[in-house]
Amino acid sequence: MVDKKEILRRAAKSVLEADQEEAERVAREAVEAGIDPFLVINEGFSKGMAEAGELFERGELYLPHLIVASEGMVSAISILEAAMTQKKEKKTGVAVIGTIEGDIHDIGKGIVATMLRVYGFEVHDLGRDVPLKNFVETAKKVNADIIGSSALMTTTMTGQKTLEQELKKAGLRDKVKTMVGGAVVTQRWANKIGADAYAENAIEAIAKARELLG
Ligand code: HCB
Repeated sequence: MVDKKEILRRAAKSVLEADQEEAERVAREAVEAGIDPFLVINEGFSKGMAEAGELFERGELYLPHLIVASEGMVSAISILEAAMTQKKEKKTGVAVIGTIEGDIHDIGKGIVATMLRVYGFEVHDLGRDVPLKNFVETAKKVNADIIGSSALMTTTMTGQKTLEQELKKAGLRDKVKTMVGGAVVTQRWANKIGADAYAENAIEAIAKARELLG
């Protein structure tokens, strides 16, 4: 029998060691064993990435390692995503999501987008390094209920504040809810810029999005 704890430990280790083959192997084994894909992402791969981030910050791990580790994580997540099933048949709402202009970090944003889809949202994922006007234009075009923006750097989180202002200018702020997230973002920041919600992780993002849309 496959040991869940062991799968989670190996998932974290594969990212930390930037071992893409092992990351994919663990993801496949988790799927075969019927382990909840979100658990493997949140308690396994994400833990490894958080640890890699700490080592990177301390100068004990370098950017090329982080790049390979990210590639492994992305490809393992795509294996897990294929095993996720839609939870709701009824449409929950329309969401526009993307990583703020100047920021190429998109792993977490991708997880949130997947979770929203699984929970019945129609998701328009704009990708990473997204110009603010694209959030506004798409929200208008698809009649969005919620915009989720992601920022992982102090230099790009200010874009979330500007986005609030741009939505107001476009007359959309009363029609669409906003949710912010990403490593450097906090509830305090969300309050300061007037965002409707802050989510620390993808599970919380779903809960907050559903709460906002009633
Ligand atoms: Co990057 N990087 N990086 N990086 N990177 C960070 C973000 C630092 C914090 C690392 C550090 O120094 N401590 C740092 C930013 C410092 C700062 O501004 N305070 C940093 C830096 C500086 C950089 C570069 C500038 C490095 C360089 O080139 N010298 C460069 C960025 C260039 C640019 O964007 N213009 C860079 C590059 C990279 C890569 C390419 C190697 C890789 C990204 C690959 C990719 O995304 N495709 C990378 C990575 C992986 C990281 C760390 C290690 C992990 C990020 C990650 O994917 N975490 C990160 C350190 C860290 O975060 N502690 C480091 C895992 C995911 C699952 O977590 O927090 O992104 P998450 O998402 C969660 C959560 O936040 C929430 O739900 C998600 C799922 O649970 N959430 C939302 C996210 N978005 C949401 C939106 C919502 O609406 C709601 C919830």
